[in-house]
Amino acid sequence: FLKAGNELGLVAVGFSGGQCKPGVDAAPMALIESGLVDQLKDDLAYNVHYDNKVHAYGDLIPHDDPDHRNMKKPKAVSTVTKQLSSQVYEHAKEGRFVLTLGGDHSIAIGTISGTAKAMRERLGREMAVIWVDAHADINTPETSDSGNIHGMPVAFLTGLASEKADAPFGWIQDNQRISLKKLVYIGLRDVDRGEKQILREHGIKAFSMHDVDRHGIGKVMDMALGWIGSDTPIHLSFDIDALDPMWAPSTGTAVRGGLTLREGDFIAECVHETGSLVALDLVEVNPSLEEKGAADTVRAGVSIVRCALGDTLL
Ligand code: 6HN
Ligand code: MN
Ligand code: MN
Ligand code: MN
Repeated sequence: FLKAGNELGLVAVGFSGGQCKPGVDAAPMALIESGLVDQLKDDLAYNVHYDNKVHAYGDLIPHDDPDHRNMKKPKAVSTVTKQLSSQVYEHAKEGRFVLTLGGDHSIAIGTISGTAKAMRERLGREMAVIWVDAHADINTPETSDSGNIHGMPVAFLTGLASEKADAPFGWIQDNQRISLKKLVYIGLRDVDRGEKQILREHGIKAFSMHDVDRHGIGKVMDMALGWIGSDTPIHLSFDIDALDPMWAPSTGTAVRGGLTLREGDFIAECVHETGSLVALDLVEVNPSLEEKGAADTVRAGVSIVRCALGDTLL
């Protein structure tokens, strides 16, 4: 019901303002230089719509950007994600698969709001989100210890956090939000106390590393996709720190005890197999950290993208 051929919109987002470490803005270029776009065209036969630009949104980023409700760089993140939201929406409403290369995870405020709106308009359906991450990224400005907005995107996207129209993130409309019932986490292992309370209170579906260990990734994927149900468009938001630092060390908030590279690829393969995947974010690759691990991390990112876009082992 979703198939619109092999049309793919690529958005490269060189933005790092949702957290404090420089370097994550260089990820799109590193991923593209390692041959990702050519592989999508040549190996996987996608017709790639790409403006050949890594967007840094420099002209949109205000000089004066004081903390607001404990959020760091609220205006910058709000303006960038608002702009990104319409870029992603434009691709999605044409029926293109939308691949966004980040950037830190705050950019998901832009990508998911864009696809959620397009899916409502195009298919009359509420979209599901699979969030693969060591972290839940569901802090509200008030529960966050760090004030970094990359730890808050899910709160803004689900309406747990909201703002008046003229304040940062006040641009997010109801038709750009997703339901807490249609959100599934995989890979969690570093969830803040306030976030745990939110997950429990709202009965949010979450498969932690404990669940992966107990059931195996195959069963976890059956349960995750079963929860979402068929005929539901899926947006996969993949934080590279879901993988164990053994496979993806170059990321800003690495946490040990994570997914293997194969488990990450398997998640992407399973979501592709549903035929319902409409968008993918790959975020938090930071090639400037861990000099020696940067190439491995980029390679892991490329592998996840390829699997989500239909590459098979045989
Ligand atoms: N990410 N829970 C921590 C915070 O600062 O709110 C870490 C967030 C990490 C965010 O990895 O996308
Ligand atoms: Mn994240
Ligand atoms: Mn994370
Ligand atoms: Mn923590």
